[in-house]
Amino acid sequence: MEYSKLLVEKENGIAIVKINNPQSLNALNSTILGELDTLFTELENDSSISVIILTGEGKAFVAGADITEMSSMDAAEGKAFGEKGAKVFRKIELLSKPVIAAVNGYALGGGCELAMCCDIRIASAKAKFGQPEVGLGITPGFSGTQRLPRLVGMGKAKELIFTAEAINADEACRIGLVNSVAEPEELMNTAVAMAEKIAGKAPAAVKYSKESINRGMQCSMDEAINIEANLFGLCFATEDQKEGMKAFMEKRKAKFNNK
Ligand code: CO8
Repeated sequence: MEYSKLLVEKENGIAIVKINNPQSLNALNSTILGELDTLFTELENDSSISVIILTGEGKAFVAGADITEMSSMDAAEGKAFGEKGAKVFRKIELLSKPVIAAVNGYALGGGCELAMCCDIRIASAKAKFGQPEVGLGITPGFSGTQRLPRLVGMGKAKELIFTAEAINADEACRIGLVNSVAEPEELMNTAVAMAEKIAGKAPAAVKYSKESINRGMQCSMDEAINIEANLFGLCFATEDQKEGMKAFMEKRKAKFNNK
């Protein structure tokens, strides 16, 4: 499928998705949200792809939801727009494959929320993060009020959301909003190196690990332990488990499915 605002490169099991609307700092409008929705369904079903990297073209990752598009919305339209974004972001979060955000620049509002629905965030030293919405008269509407406190704790999330202040990459790393910071020219190499490391592991084991963490973090410890036990058991029905353990005993590198 052709995308007007997304660039997609696929190589060695890794898809690099670049949001490509730099003249408005990759602001998320209905078109881009629709394209992300379609593309992530395509990537879910593409068995040649095991890891996805999401980044932005130009000086922004995403500078938020499109303020021009939102400016004339009424309450019902605002709710529908928020739900549209939240649905796409949840799809990314629940994808059976890891998604790494390579945050190249501004990640504000909907951009910070998009980074947060990814599994892992690597930031360029130039990146800026923030939830400026209350300065525009709205709340974070693409699940930022939910994911930010889960990532950085309630107190820090409330400070960032209530003050609408942006923070730099080092501070984002210090509070646990991003995993690591890379020099701008090293950002994509760092993200690809991590993606390659993941792509070299057993795909089903990575998929079940993601599912176990995502589902387990939303329920009681006892339920979570059951979820983990079931997914752990499913691994033993895969060829990769046989191959992974056999390779260890034969002192050689494992050759997993799709490799
Ligand atoms: N929406 C629309 N256009 C934007 C946006 C945006 N979020 N951000 C930047 N642009 C446009 C600018 O209007 C400008 O367009 P033009 O050249 O036609 O004037 C172009 O991008 C370049 O931007 P600037 O000239 O402003 O670039 P600077 O380098 O001077 O500044 C900033 C960069 C600081 C990032 C600045 O552009 C800025 O503050 N942008 C807005 C950031 C923001 O407030 N984001 C949050 C938006 S609200 C949101 O994301 C809510 C999510 C939940 C939605 C729920 C729906 C109900």
